[in-house]
Amino acid sequence: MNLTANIAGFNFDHILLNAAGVVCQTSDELDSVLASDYTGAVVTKSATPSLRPGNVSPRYHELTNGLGTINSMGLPNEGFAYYMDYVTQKQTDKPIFFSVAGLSKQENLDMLHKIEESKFNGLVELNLSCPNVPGKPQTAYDFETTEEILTEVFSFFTKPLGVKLPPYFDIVHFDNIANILNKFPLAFVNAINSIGNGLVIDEETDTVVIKPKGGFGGVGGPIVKATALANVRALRQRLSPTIKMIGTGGVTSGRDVYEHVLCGADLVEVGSQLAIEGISVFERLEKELTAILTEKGYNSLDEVRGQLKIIE
Ligand code: RRO
Repeated sequence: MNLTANIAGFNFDHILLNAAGVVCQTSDELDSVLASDYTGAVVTKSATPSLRPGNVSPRYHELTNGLGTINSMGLPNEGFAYYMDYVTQKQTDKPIFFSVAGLSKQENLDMLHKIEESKFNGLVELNLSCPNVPGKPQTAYDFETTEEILTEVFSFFTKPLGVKLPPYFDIVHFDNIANILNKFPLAFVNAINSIGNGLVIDEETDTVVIKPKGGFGGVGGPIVKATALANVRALRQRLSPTIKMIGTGGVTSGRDVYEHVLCGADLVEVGSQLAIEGISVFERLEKELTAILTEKGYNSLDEVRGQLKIIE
């Protein structure tokens, strides 16, 4: 079965990888994603210029009944230099996505200048959608600022770069963000980050389940799948064909991967379910996906990509 994809000249032998933030904060975790025979790439935890411990705990919770997860990690990461060392020194055949999430435009520009000047030869994912830093809004909900940042970035940045977006919930917002993104030579767009600022309450104690921000946090897992698919589909329909799509959100089965591809995803990332199940999730998902493709008589994911049917 051909499960390959290509983004900006990089070949991916498998469609799956981790979602930024999950099993990718330390070099050992990054190594474990790369070492899987069923991943096509790895993405780093979003880096800030300096090391951050993140928010207070408890800051991550798995909902009962497997509905999903809520997190308010608050961008804990080892700092830009740590990931720069990792991504420039790692010997691997798989492409590496270097995720960055500055807390201001200037922090993003400073990190991207350093990447531009470095020998890094992978892809960069600019995270414009972290919902969990107190006092910092999700950048990509501010269309003007998003356009301003990308204008400055592409005034000097020449390496393959994509953006990680928050979920959008209105057709006019799909139109607006796509119009802006189409103005830039983006390598890819990744949809979606967690659904920001959800609230989960513990039944026994009538208490929120995470401590930061009074219990508000980013929601992932099966409960966000419909929103994730809608964002992948809506953006695929609106973005220039030169901009590839990464689908993230609600992937717990091979069928979920298949549906992301139907909506137009070139690669598919696993977040909550990777946190819950561990690295072996990639083997299970790829085998389930292959079984579906075989049963339907396909030889390649290219035959499926974007082929979602609608009711005329
Ligand atoms: O670290 C986090 O709290 C976090 C980030 Br940066 C993000 O982009 N998405 C998320 O759900 N959590």
